[in-house]
Formats: sequence, C-alpha cells, structure tokens
Amino acid sequence: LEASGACSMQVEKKLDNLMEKEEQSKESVSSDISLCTLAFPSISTADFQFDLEKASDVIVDAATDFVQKHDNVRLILVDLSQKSRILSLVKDKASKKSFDSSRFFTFVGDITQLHSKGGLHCNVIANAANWRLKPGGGGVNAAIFNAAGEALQHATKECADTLRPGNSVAVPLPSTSPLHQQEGVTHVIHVLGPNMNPMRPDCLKNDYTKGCKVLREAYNSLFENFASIAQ
Ligand code: AR6
Repeated sequence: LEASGACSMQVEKKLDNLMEKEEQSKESVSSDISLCTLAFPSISTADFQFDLEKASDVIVDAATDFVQKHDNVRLILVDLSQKSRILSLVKDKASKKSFDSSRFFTFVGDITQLHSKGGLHCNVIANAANWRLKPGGGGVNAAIFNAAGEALQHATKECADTLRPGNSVAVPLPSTSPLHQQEGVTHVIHVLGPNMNPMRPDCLKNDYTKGCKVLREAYNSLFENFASIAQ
C-alpha cells in the first residue's frame, strides 16, 4: 500500500512537471521577444468597405510569402472581436498553406493594448491610415493616435504629410509616447489601402482588379518597411 502511495505521488509529480512545462512553452510562444513582431489590422476592410473574401486572399498570400523569405520575424493579424469575419477567413485559408504557423497567426485584441492586455510583445504596429495622415476619423487610426498621444502626430509630420493608396510610411515612436512606454511599441507604420467607400476620397467604385493590386502593394510596402526595421 505504502509503495503504491509513493508511486502515485511520483506519477502526480511527473504530471505536475509536464503541465508546468506546457505552461512555460505556451508563455514562451506568446512572449517571445527574440522575434521582431509586427501586429497589423486588416487594411481597408471596415471604413473603406473592401470585400472580405478578396482581402483575406491578399493577406494570406502576402504574409505567408513574407515569413517564408524572412527569418526572425513574426506577423500577427489583429482584430477587436472574437466574431471577426476577416480573422476567421484568414485563419481558415492560412491553415491550408504550409508555413511555420508560429510566425504568422491571428489574434483577438486591441492593437493599442497587445502587451498590457494580451501578453504579446509587438515592437511594431501598423495603422490603417487616411491619406492626410491625420488623427481622428474612426477605427484603428483614431485608436492608435489616441493611445500614442501627441508624440505620434509630431513624429509622423517629420516623416510625411500625405500618403498614396498602396503605400506606407514607418514612423519611429518617441520614448515619451505612452504606447512606447506601456506597450513597448517602437515604430508605427501608417498604411493607406484601397478605398471602396463612395463617401471617402479616391473611391475605386468596385474595381476589384485595381483594388486587389493596390491592396497587395499596400501589404508589400508595409512588410518591406517592417523588414527594414527588423534588420
Ligand atoms: N485594434 C485592432 N483592430 C482594430 C481596432 C483596434 N483598436 N479598431 C479597429 N480595428 P478601419 P480601413 C479593425 O475602418 O477600412 C479611418 O477612419 C477593424 O475591425 O480602421 O482601412 C482612417 O482615418 C478592421 O478589421 O480601416 C481612414 O480614413 C480594421 O481594423 C479609414 O478609416 C481596419 O478598419 C481607413 O479604413
């Protein structure tokens, strides 16, 4: 009886160790700071009304191509809600491709609170910007400018005044910004995607041949800017 008691204690101990190891490995995936990480929202698919099916194809192709060509980088597509359709589409389509899934994945959370609320270290974040690179508007642009404070407005002005659809600009975030201090974000990359909303400038009026080309250019420009920061 005594022997079987000792034996079951050993088994319990082994199980405890295994569970601890599993927890540690989960944590090392989510908090891996050795990888330079870009968190990005789905460009153009909310206020700019771009088709979600078509956008998800572009995201999966651009992101998987990028992680296959670059080592030591991680891409994370972020959206606010568990019910996000763009996240489900991308997750589903990405699962059918072969690549290292720890280097490109989706995550539910506010892009301005990924470290404090989500436990993720993302040193670079992307913004779905407007052509004037102005704060406000709505969506992720307003959230990022609000969270980063005036430091981001000043730093942005030093880099560019305007942006053309399909282009991006990388802005180093001053260490005085709360987004830098609290979340560890060192750069914001503003991206301007194609617009399908007739109430916004440069509407492509449902021309998806041009729209998909410009969206792909926008992601390529974003990822190239990120690669230069990661180097
Ligand atoms: N964290 C993560 N994802 C977010 C957040 C957030 N805090 N807020 C929104 N999203 P949108 P667009 C997601 O409309 O379609 C702006 O007013 C959102 O659910 O921000 O490129 C600019 O000034 C969606 O999946 O960008 C431009 O004028 C994604 O971010 C215009 O909107 C992009 O939604 C750009 O429109």
